[in-house]
Amino acid sequence: MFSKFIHRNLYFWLILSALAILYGIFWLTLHESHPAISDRLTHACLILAVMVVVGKVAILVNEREKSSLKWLISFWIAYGLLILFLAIITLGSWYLLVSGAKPLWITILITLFMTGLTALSIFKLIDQIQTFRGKAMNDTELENYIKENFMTHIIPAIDLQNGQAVRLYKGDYDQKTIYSDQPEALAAQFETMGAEYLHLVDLDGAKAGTTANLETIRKIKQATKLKIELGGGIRDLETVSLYLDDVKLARVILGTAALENPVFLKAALAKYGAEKIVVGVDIKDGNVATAGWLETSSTPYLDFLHELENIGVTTTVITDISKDGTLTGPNFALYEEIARETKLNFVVSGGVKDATDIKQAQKADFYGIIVGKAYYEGKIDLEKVLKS
Ligand code: AMZ
Repeated sequence: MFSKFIHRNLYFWLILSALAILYGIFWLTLHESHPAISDRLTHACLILAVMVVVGKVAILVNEREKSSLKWLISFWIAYGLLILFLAIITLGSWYLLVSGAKPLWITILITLFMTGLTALSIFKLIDQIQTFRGKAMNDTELENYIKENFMTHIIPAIDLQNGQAVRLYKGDYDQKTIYSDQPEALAAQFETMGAEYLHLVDLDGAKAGTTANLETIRKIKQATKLKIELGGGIRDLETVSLYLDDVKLARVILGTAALENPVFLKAALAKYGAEKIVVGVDIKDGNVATAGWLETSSTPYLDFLHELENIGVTTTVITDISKDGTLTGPNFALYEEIARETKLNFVVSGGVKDATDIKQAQKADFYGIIVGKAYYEGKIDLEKVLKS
């Protein structure tokens, strides 16, 4: 662990060691003959060492916060200007030295200060590049990292009822269209088209709080290598464990229970982590809907989203129920508001009509977007969209 610490902070240790060596050299060579100069130079080394330590601490603190691209760019612009300013001062002091107006030690001090800061900025940049590359990833890992963090996931959806793939209109169980008796074949098709994720909803489960379509879900899992997220009826830790540990789905989506039972939500997050526990926020008339969308709570969606952020949820699937299954385009105003108001990752769900909606979500840099009816009704060339 100690050697790892040294290795990760190598540049920091190198600069500190160089300063210590300089300190020794100045002391040994000048202390007898020029004590005043020796004192100044050794003091300069100490000051620089303190500055380097302070700088390193600042970097470590800064790295603990997730840097947004905007933040990084402003940081480097500000830092660049500072370095430029110091470079001018350094050159100026050398000029003054040559023209005899300033003593040597001031020039050396300023030069060392400048060198220290430049070195700091270099290892800050190296640190950031390393972080970006996830500490020496291979090409496939890097590609996955970029996909995972910077690209909008396009997620085809299968809603299950009685083992069949269906679509409802605005979540109404009485207005349904059946698209397939073999959802597992459908999932396999999505995989062939280039999908990576699959959004599954157990509609019977959502209505009754059960695992009604478990066998079909197992079949789908066995038929593909897709990363499957599943929502509907997951209301306790045993069911979470069944789907994550036993069926080995990639993540589960909690809806009703996330709103009604924060203790359970926190326990699930603590046990499985925010990557596997996603929250489904289904919005009806501005409030969060539950129980297969048959009930509407009195919680406004933004209040709920802020609460989720505080609890430690990172990823959500947000559905505007009035759009779901209507093929009229997602409620982008809603998603833009959520992007402004929260830091949550969210999957846009409900209303996608064609490829232009996908483009818009990509342009806005949203985390993901679900495609359901638009595919089933032939409004979108999913393969083209997935592979572009
Ligand atoms: O279409 C519906 N009536 C519907 C639906 N798609 N009802 C619930 N759901 C989905 C939610 C969420 O992903 O979008 O089921 C999940 C929530 O289920 P639960 O059982 O946790 O509330």
